[in-house]
Amino acid sequence: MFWWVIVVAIGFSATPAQAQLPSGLTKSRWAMDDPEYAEKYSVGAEKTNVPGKIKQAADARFLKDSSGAYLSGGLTAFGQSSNPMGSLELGYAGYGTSFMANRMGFIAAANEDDYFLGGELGMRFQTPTRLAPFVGWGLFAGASSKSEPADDDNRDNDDDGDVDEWGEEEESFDGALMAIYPETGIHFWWTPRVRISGFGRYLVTTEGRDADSWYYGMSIAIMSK
Ligand SMILES: [Ca+2]
Ligand SMILES: [Ca+2]
Repeated sequence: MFWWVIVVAIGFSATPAQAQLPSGLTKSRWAMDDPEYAEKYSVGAEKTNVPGKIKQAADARFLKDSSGAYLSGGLTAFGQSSNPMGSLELGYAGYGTSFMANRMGFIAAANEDDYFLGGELGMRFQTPTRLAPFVGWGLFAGASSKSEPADDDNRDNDDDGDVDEWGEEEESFDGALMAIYPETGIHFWWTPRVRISGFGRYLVTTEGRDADSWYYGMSIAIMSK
């Protein structure tokens, strides 16, 4: 599942316009494709001006007011199952300032036993730099499948021909599930428009503290102004 997620993420990024090496491999003025950046650094730092070179290689303040779609994939172990769930998120994110982004999206998660569908929103604070550590928070809410013991109701709940066999369960899709989470991670601007990220979240769910768990994910976003 996880590798499938990565393959989808790579496929998402590999549209012809985006299929390129990271910007600025050979020069520190990495974001000259952006008009605001290009104007600011039209005269680049002198060869001997090391702080100036570092500044122009790191500066990502031009991202203010940009927005675009993101696709994330990750793994978690929330719910009653001990099997990790693979998840996909698809949504829209925007930078209100160069250091803060909001997002909203859809999330789907599944493993062999359970599944979850819902929506999410969140906010992240980062450094306005090309390589950008961030902290943030998020919230998701939706519905999950749940299994309950059903070996004493005179029905063949799982349609296997035996009524009330030992361990019989009833599967339903009515378990409302919400989680809030703090998160931390790092962004890297592959180009002035394409952002890749890795992150970890600590999910605090309505399933009770026993179900709290870590979630690890990767994402790609394609931004424009
Ligand atoms: Ca049965
Ligand atoms: Ca039964």
